Amino acid sequence: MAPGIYSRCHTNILILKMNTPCFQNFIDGQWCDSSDGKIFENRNPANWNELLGTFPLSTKEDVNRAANAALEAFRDWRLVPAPERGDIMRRAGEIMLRRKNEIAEIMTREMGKPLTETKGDVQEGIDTAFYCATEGRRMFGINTPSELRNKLNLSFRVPIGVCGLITPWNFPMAIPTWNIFPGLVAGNTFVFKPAEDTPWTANVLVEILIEAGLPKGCLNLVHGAGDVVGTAITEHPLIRAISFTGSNATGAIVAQSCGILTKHVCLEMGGKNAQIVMEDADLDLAIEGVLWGAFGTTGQRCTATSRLILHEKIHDEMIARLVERASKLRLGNGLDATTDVGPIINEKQRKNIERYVKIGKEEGAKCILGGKIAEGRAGSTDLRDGWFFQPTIFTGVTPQMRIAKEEIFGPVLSVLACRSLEEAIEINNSVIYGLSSSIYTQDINRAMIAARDLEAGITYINAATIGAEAHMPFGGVKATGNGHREGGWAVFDFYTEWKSVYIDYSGKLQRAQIDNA
Ligand code: UN1
Repeated sequence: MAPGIYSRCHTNILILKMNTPCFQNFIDGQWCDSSDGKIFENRNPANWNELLGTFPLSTKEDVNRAANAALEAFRDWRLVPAPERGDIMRRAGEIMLRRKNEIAEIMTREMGKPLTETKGDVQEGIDTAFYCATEGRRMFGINTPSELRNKLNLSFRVPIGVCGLITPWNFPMAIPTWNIFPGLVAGNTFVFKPAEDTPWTANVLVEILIEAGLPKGCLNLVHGAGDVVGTAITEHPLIRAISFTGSNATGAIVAQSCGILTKHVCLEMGGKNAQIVMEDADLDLAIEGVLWGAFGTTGQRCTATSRLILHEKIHDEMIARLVERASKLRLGNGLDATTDVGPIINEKQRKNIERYVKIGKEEGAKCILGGKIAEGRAGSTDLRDGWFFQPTIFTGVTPQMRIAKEEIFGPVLSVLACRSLEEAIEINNSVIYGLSSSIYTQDINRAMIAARDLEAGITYINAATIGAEAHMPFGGVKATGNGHREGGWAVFDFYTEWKSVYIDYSGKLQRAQIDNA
C-alpha cells in the first residue's frame, strides 16, 4: 500500500479524482484528516485494481488530540449510569442488525472473506452489543460482612479511564466490538486504531455508535501505521489500558511499553490450533470440521485449524477423503455466492505463506494438495488480480518441524499422526501457543480427558476449532495471551478496576486487625 499525499478533505467522505472516497479520522466528535494531510490506500484483496478509498495516515499529534478528547469525555461518561450506557449498545446492535447485509458487503470488499462469513462477523458484533447492553444492568460487585461491628464492606467495579485499542483485519467488526462495547458500558472511553487493511469497517462502526447516541469524545478513531499510531497509543501517558490483538512480535513490544508505563494490557496473539481425530470418531463430522476450521476465512483466524492430529488407524482414510473434499473448494471473490474460500489479505502475507510451504517441503513433509499461488478464473474474477493461494495440505509432518510449530495464518494444514490419546495430547501441547483445540471422539471419557488436559483457552468436543460465541470468555494460554479474556463477563475484568469501600457507622475509631483480634 503506497501512501500518498492528496489535498485535504473536509467532510467524512469527499469524492476525489476517479471517484475514490476519502475517509477520515473521528476525533472529539468531528471527522477530520491527519494533522499533516497524508493518506494511505485501501484496496480489495480479491482484486487489487479496485481502490476502495483513502484513509488518513495519522501522526502522533492526532493520537494526542484523540487521547485528550477521550479524557475530557471520560469526565462525564463515567457518571452516566451503566444501564443507560448499555442502552446505547442496544441501539448500536439494532442499527447493525438493520445494516447487516450492507456492512458485510463492505467487509468482504475490504478483507476478502465470503459474505456468509462477513455476515457472521457482523452478527458477532450484534450479539456482543445485545450482551453488553444487558450487562450494564449487572456488572455485579461483591459485598461481604465486615470483621467489625457496625461496618459495611462493599466492592464494585469502576472504569479505568481512557483505553487504547489496536485491532487486526481478520475480524474487523467482531474484535473491535468485543472491546469497545463492554469497555464503553463499563464507563471507559477509547482511542481506536484499526488495522490498515480494514479501515472502512472501523468507520462504519463509528457511524453506528454516533447514530446510537454515543456522546462526543467517547470513541476516537485514528487510522494509520502501527509503528506510528500504534506506538503513540501504547506510549501515551493519558491512555491507561491497552488491548492488542495481533502477532506475538508486536505484542511483545506493546507489553514491554505497557510494563514500563504501568498500564493494563490485554494481549490476544498467535495460535497453532489442532484438531484431534481419534479412531472412534464420526469421520464425516470430522471432515466437515477440519474443512471449516482450516480453510474458513482462508485459514486467517487466530483460531484456525493449522494442525490435524490423526489416529494412525484412520489416518489414510481420513486423508483420502479430506483431500477429495478440499480439492473441490472454490476460490474466488467473496461477493460471489459460489465462493468457498476468499483471498489472502495482502501480498506480504501471501509471500509469508509461500515461504512456509517451501520450509515444509525442505523439512521433508509431503505437500499433497495445493502449495501454490492460485491462478485461472472464478466466475468474473481473474484470480491473478487478487492474493489467492490454493488450500494446502501437508502430510508426514512431525512435531519438530516448523510447519508444525509456527503460526502461518493461511490455508495451510499440517497433518500429524498419533497412536493414542495421550500422544495426541502431547503433540497438541508441544507448541508454544494455546488458543483453541478440538477433539473428535465418541468416547465421553476421552473427551473429558481432552477437555481437561489440552493446553488451550478453548476446547471443542466434536466441533471445529473455530466458532467462539460472544458471551463466552475468549482467549488463550501460554504464548497466546497474558491471562486476560475477551468476550462474555470475563472481558469486564479487563475493562474495570475494583473499588473497595468500607462504611463505618459505629461512631468510634475501630481498628481492623487490632480491636477485634
Ligand atoms: C480470531 O480468530 O481472531 O471463534 C477471532 C472464532 C470467531 C472469532 C475468531 N468467533 O473463530
